[in-house]
Amino acid sequence: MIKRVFFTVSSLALLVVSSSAQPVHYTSAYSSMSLAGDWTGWNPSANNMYLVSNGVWETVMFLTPPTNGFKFTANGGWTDNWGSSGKVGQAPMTGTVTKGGGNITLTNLTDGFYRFRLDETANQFRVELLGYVYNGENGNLVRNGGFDIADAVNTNEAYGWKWRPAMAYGDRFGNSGWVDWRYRSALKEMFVGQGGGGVWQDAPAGEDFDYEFSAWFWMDGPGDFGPWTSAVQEVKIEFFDAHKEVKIGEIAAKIPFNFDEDWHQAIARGPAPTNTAWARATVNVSGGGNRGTLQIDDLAMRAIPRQNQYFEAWNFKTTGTLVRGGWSAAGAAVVTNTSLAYIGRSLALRTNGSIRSPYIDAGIERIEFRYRNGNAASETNNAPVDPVSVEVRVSPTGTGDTFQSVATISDIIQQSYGLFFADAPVGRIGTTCFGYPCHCWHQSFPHR
Ligand SMILES: [Ca+2]
Repeated sequence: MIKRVFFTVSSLALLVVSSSAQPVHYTSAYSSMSLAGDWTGWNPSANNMYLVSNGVWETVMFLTPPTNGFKFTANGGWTDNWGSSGKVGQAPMTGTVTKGGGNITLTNLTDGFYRFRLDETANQFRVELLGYVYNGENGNLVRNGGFDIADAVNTNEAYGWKWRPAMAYGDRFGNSGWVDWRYRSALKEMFVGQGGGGVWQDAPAGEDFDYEFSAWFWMDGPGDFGPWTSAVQEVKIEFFDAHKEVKIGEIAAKIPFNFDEDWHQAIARGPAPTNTAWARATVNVSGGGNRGTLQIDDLAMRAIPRQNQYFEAWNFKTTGTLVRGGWSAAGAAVVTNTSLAYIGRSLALRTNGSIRSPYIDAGIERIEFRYRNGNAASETNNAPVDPVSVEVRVSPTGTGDTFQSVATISDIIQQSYGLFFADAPVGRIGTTCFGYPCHCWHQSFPHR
């Protein structure tokens, strides 16, 4: 049942928070931080970075140019800036920065999402490629997931699935091979036989995403060749740090036994842990029996973004309906005074104003945001006069205004930020603020 509570005026600030569920307030010696470079017009006041821990700033940008220089600048100007004279390289790239140091140059960029991190205390920076899309593969991070393309050098192997020094991101292992017995997608598949084996491939990854790895399997039933047996057969995603030195997490799912001699899909899905820079998609089989084989085809791994909004990119202040990145806000204004925000900027909503996420096909696992009762729509921070309330809603179909209430936060009066989080049914987020004014910060996690 939807409980609607009407107040006079509302102001709701919506901002992206870190993935932590704890209400935390990070500190810095600086009021704001910017990544200034060729792709931002060297704007020192873009204020495009946000605190992820005390003194550590991050931003994620989609870059396309082949070569770029950049520096970090604080407080909207060049007085405090960091660089590293003569530093040139590709992502992943780490190093030491110095105050007033020269430009850092990224070379040989692949189109994609890059995360930049500055640790103002340790004077360290990091750039990493989070993910990108291969042409024609609809976001699939696995190259040649259907095994249908031959390697250009060794035509007895599938492209992407046998280690060579120039492409050290994938391999097959154990008793496995490239065959054309009963492919699901033309004209080839991979098999694993007696003793076991499998395939793996790496892709750039980032901690801001969930990952899903799926693969199709066909196994010999009782008959001329089978039944196929094994001790372990699984699909899994292993997460690694920027240098692939530390495995920092794993998500695995068993491959069920099906002896109807048809193709079946197995899926592993979950969130990337903190500091993830690579995701390794693996089909792993051990203890394979001496009858029949397990056959593999059509592998896909995709990055699923968490639907976050920090509002720092909503760099305008206006009223009416605002739309950005699939999100929409009605009766809203972007508050550019960052001191009023939890992180970055905030979104203020007036009476019956609302903020809505895009429809999330995979469903929503969790809704999380920060909220406060500030003051008038003006960018001041006077004590609130009247309590406000916020109703959190979802739309199961993502169409129209058929929202269902998840929760109502009533009698919000405090100026300090509170944290709301709740498990959510499938749908699209909708938050309406009733009262005057309140500030909220949103984050949701896709269902997994
Ligand atoms: Ca195939």
